[in-house]
Amino acid sequence: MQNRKLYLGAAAASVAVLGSVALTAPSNATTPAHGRHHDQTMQGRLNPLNNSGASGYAAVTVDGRKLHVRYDASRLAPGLPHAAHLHFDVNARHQCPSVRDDVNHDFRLSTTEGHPAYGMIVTSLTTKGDTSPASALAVTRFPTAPHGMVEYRRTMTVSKAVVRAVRSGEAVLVVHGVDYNNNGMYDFDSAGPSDLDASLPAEATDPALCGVLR
Ligand SMILES: [Cu+2]
Repeated sequence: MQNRKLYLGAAAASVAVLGSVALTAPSNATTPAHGRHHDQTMQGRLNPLNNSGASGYAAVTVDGRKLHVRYDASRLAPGLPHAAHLHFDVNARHQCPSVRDDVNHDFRLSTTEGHPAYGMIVTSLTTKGDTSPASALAVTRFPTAPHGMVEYRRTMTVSKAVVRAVRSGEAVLVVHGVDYNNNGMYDFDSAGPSDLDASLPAEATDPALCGVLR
């Protein structure tokens, strides 16, 4: 046992706790007892794209390499899978796209047309399993928005690059899936094939909600 004198003007119970912290910490430590991880929560309102009529709110808490992701959305196309991702690129504008990003003037913003604004997919907000960009269109592992509502909660481990992107306030959360002709399914009638995967309708992948996490 170290014969180390600690000045502690606290109650006896706290003395024991603080004492053990002080004895295990390096002698030159200036870190507070709360630990070295500084949790940081980034958040943003989710605004509609493509006249989806949806709305929502997102918050991501960074805890080391872990992200605690939550978003609530309403008035999404009900009963259909909604792919959702964190997007980022160092060269992106770190914004949600506007009508000026509709480069082919078809009055829709495709996912690709949004890339200059929000960047590429860096994390897939699936309900289970893999969360990498490889699961970007894993349609069976995304929320299906019963009654148009999604309450997403998941903790995932990500790369340091993704942690940096989120901490910098430059990551953008995008929820996809717009039923343009309101027929209760994603089909090719209103908008043709997806720019991401021609075997999928554009309705399944066009962005419906977007929010920058600041
Ligand atoms: Cu996305």
